[in-house]
Amino acid sequence: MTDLNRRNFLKAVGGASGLLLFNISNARAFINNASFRNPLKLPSDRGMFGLLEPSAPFTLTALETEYEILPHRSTQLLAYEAEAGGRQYINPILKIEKGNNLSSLLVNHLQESTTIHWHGLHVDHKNDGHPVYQIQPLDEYPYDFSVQNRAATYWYHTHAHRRTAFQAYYGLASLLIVEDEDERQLTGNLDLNFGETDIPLVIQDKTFDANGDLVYSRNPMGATDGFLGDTIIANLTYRPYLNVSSRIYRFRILNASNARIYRLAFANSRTSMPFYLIGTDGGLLTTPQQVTEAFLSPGERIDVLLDLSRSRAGETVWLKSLAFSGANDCGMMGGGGMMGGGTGQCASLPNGSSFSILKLNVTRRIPYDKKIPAELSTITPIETNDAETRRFTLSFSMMRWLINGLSFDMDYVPVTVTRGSTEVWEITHPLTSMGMGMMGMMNMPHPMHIHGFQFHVLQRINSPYHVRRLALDGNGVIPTDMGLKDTVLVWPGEKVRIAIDFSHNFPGSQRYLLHCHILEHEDNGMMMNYEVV
Ligand SMILES: [Cu+2]
Repeated sequence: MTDLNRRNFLKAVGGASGLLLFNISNARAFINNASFRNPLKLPSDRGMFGLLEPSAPFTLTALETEYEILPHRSTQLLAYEAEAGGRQYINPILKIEKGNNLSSLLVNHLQESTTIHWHGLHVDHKNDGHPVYQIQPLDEYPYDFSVQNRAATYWYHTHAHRRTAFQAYYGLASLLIVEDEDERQLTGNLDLNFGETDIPLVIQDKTFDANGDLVYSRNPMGATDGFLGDTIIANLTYRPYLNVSSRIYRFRILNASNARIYRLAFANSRTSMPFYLIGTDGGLLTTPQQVTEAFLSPGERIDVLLDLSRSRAGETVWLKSLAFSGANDCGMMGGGGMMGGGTGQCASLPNGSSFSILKLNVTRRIPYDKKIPAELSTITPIETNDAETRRFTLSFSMMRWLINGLSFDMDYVPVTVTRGSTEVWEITHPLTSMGMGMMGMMNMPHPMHIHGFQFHVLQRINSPYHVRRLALDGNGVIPTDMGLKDTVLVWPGEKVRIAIDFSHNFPGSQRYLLHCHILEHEDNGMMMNYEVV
């Protein structure tokens, strides 16, 4: 066992390590906005999050590495390393044209099994990263598929059996951007340039120890609440800033956190600023939606435009997460103090806290006259007249989250769907009224993710107030429900109805997954096989 492994292993199992924290957490309550002094890391043509447009098969090696997240400190991570055209990449941002082939060999140089899930992509089950296909240390796995999805910001990450939370927290995740004609038109209309004015933003929460290494305390509460770090980072940058000009910027935002939900908003010194939601998980909306906030749960992406064309030089704009309630209230069972901090509402930075994420410094005025187009793309609604309704109920029992009363069984397939059929899936999260202590833990939202197929959100019923007030119509859907989705946040008390078209052209029956994207919930069995036959 190398030093790294020994250290990580100790952290992974020892809640006590949570007691020795970098003093970020103490300073958090007084976060000094002047401390956003680190330039946001942007994709270049190599290195961390380097942009890789594969024209040939390439290798992704999952390995242990080091990276400077906190200034002047080295953090031990797990990452995907790639080499192409003589350049080295760490967690490359992959960019590929719709219809092209993605061919990548995963080589496992970790000390444990792993697999890659191409989150949001319509691929056959052998390419989907189902844990049944995970590979042992030193083994290899060939992914090879045609990219059938429309343009969008997808991502790829580990899906190791019961180890996804750990491996993703330590770094095994990056973006996969698909391009098509609609996308090129938007980029041309607004004169967007990837990495300059079209900014990928991977938001995560971590906890660091005094050496700058990550702390991941696994304890019983972490399994039920999900791990919450006390330090927010974007593109692996601590307290980042970005210098911008007076023009339109695009942000492709991924919530790659294990369990934290963000309520994103832009604000200048006085007020919140409206922005335009132009895309969700599965790509561009038909028309831009003007909003002032957007919830983003683990696994979800939003694509937004921020119009700074009237901003003055010297102005500062913040990307923030606003406070909200209803995530998970701290009950007597959720004792962060008892457990060393890091879970649920009792964490040092509870879910629903407000904080700044990114500082935008408007440094200069430039001539810019581009306008946000009224139409972005076309989406064909899914016809549900003849659709069968299938019901899923989320519940909590014996310290585990369940779907229809079941915990994940690798070999059991509770749901069988007919190829080519359309179904309405109705996901219900009943409010529970247990004793005071249990209640907070049991009434927490779950981002439900479906492998293999994008879906449409049809209806939200009985949403909590902070969601209901964002509703666009009588069906209760909110702006971030528009377009195509692969992950939908289901709040306590809610019933969410989604439509899925199970057409595919893969040979034979296909086994996929439905699961919660709070990674600790997924690892602890809030996951279910389904098969399309
Ligand atoms: Cu969950």
